[in-house]
Amino acid sequence: MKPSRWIAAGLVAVATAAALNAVPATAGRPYDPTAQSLRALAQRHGLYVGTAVDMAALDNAAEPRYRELVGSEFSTVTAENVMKWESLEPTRGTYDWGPADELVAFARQHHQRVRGHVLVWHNQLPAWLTSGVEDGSIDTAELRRILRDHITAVVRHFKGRIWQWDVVNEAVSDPWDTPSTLHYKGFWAEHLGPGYIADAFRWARAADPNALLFYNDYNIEAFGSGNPADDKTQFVYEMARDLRARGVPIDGVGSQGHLGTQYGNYDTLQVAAALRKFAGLGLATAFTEVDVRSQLTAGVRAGDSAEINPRLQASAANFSTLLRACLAERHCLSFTLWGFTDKHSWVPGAFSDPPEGLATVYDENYQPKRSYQELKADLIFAGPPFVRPRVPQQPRR
Ligand code: 9MR
Repeated sequence: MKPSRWIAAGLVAVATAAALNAVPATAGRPYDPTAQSLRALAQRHGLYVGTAVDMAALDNAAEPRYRELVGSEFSTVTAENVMKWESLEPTRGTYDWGPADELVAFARQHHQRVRGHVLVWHNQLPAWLTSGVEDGSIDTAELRRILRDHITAVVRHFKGRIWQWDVVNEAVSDPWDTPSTLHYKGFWAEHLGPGYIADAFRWARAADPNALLFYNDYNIEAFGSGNPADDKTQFVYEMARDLRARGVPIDGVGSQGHLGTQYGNYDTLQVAAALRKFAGLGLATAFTEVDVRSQLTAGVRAGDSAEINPRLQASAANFSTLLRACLAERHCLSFTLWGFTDKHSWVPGAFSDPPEGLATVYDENYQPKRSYQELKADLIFAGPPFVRPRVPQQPRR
């Protein structure tokens, strides 16, 4: 190597080492990582930390803490509901972009990236669509056109402003469904057949060539038996592999990460292995809807610390498992919580027998819980050689 090359290479090495070891300077005070936000701590790893946003809470002037924390703690946001079909097109042909645009503007102001959620899902569809199919006034050919037009209109509207789109959500059944052999389930598979999945990715790509296109699902945090008949992770893996092999423009797989302390769940190395296997297909990954719920036993509801503490501890361990696995895999681009305060969480509304809750990282009074501190600790204590900055994903053409 010529001397000038050696000097250049040396400078790059020094700069890299400096960047990896650098801690931001604070005037006269020692740097205190525990005083940093999740987003600041994640930035060192090139990782985006996000939350689902409830627009009613964001707009509630009586609850300023919600808005403050969305802006200060997170570097990516997801609309919890307002980008879903029933919200965007409640009446056929009439779009209401208002709340979704508001979130995108908020994100821009706060230098945040947006995960678009969701283009194709069997839930929260407008009544005009489901009843039209039911009464036969919308036939198969028209339904396919409606889906194409919806994807095109929505992706075009937000073009250039969405980092990752959840193009297809929850297309695969669960072992507790009938039949128990895993299969493509729900409204779209029933009416259009599984070919809608590839179509949806192609239509989304045509409408915004720069957004990363994700398949998103739950219970795919780790592989099980390896048999796609009963292992959902394997089923999704084979689906993604087939889509890639056919040149369908899928860029990533989103693992929702809805866990519960009453389940066995996984260890970090199992989850990291699953992320790595998806990366082996050339795909990015992300945790997209992380929360860890607990059963609210009579003891928990009565404030019995012997019942509450183990749940808080188990919850923190589960959050940590997913975050550390993500940190360890360089193609895991973002880690999004499905809400950040127990005050605004979908869990109590969805699980009542027995009641469940305690699913997020701040309590109902916006006090950070042990899980929040553990997420911080994971971000602080991770670094090279095993945790290195993210590898940006290029949209597949
Ligand atoms: O958090 C969302 C809740 O407010 C809605 O009522 C619910 C309707 O099905 O959807 C919730 O979000 C879901 C997400 O869009 C997809 N994955 C599962 C999430 C929790 O149900």
